[in-house]
Amino acid sequence: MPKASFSMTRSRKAYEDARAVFPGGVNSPVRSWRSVGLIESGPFFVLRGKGPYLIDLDGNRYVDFVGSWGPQILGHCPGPVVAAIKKQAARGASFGCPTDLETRLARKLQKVMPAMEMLRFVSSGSEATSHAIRVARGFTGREKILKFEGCYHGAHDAVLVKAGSGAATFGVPDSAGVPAAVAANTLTVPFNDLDAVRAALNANKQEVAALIVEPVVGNSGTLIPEPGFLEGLGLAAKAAGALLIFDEVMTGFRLAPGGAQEKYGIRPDLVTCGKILGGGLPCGAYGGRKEIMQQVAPLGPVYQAGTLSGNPLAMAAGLATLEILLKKENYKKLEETSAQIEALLWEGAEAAGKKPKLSINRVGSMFTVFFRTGPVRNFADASGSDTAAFGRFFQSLLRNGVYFPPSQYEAAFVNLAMGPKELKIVGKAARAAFAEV
Ligand code: KE4
Repeated sequence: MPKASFSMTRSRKAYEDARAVFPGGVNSPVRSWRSVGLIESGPFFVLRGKGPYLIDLDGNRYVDFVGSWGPQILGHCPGPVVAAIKKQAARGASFGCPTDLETRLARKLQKVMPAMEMLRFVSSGSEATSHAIRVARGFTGREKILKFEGCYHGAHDAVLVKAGSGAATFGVPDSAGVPAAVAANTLTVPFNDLDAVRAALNANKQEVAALIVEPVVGNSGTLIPEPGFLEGLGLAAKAAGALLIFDEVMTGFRLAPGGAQEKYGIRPDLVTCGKILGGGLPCGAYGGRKEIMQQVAPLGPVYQAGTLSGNPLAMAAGLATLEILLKKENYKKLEETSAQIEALLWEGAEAAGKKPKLSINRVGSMFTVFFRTGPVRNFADASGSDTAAFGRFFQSLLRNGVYFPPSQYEAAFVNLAMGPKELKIVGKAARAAFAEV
């Protein structure tokens, strides 16, 4: 049963204040909780994080399955990361000059993602994909790109076409304000459909600069690549003279030290990273084959720049995070904890007689609960699930101390700080939530 003391009075007041200054009271749409039916009451406002928990302004504690949308894979406030940020802050937050912190983090990145023969740091995943697409266009001399319905690669025009995450949540897959001329250069096909990929490439011979894909999709909810799909993408791209971009902003360092590239044994032409890379501070990166990256200014004709690119605080946080994270035993622990959580969800659903109308897509420590009979192979399947039930599920979990992503089109994330105590909370909350949906 929900805690008797569960109240969000202080968050509600903070939300009222925030609505006066931010569109929807938030600085990123999916944080508004509109897609899980909490339009008037709004989201909680966080006071602090602590290990596997978030604590809100009213003192409510939640097992955190969002983890800042991926970055907090160690849990909140990991000691060595906090210490590294403090130490660097005392030396200076930003210089706009090179530091060897950048080179050190880049070397760590290349060790697990050898496809990134040369790379550039930026300050977000959106920047990373935006510049990777520009480099692909500059290198190939072609203008079109191919993406997958429901995949989200950041909030920039070229990819806000049939996008996922918040764009899908708000039912505006083609965002207002994206010029038709830009959208016309973005081809979209269903995930897991190689025939559609080949058909699109054939219909646009010599015109497609790159295919960009979330190798495991998180922004339609979790979608799992079917055997041969990712390999097939690489072959199709090569045959078409197009580049393959793996958008590993979410999957990088999460599915394995080397992300999906390592897990599925694929070497893309370009890779984008973000989230975990900065250990919770603003950071992204794009990189790939040296001959492609040598097109980037000041070496080549493709321009890209950024005041805070390679920011020392973000570099320090990223170095400290990867120093702890990139050990095989951590991925074993993440898999074990995630499998236990999935089992608890199935048990809760079984107890409430909800198993037949439930699908759970999970890869390692990212997963999504869909209220529909499976399989959920692509965005069309995902958008056919009972999103109202998902909203009720979210709200029940919340009242019982578990914070799931506030949208059907997001992935839930397990972190290394979760243990037996949190599993107990999740088991109890899941039983209550499935009984209520
Ligand atoms: P950012 O610009 O938000 O750092 O990264 C954009 C991005 C690029 N590629 C992938 C695969 C991503 O998942 C993202 C960002 N993810 C969303 C949530 N799924 C960020 C949360 C938000 O938009 O508030």
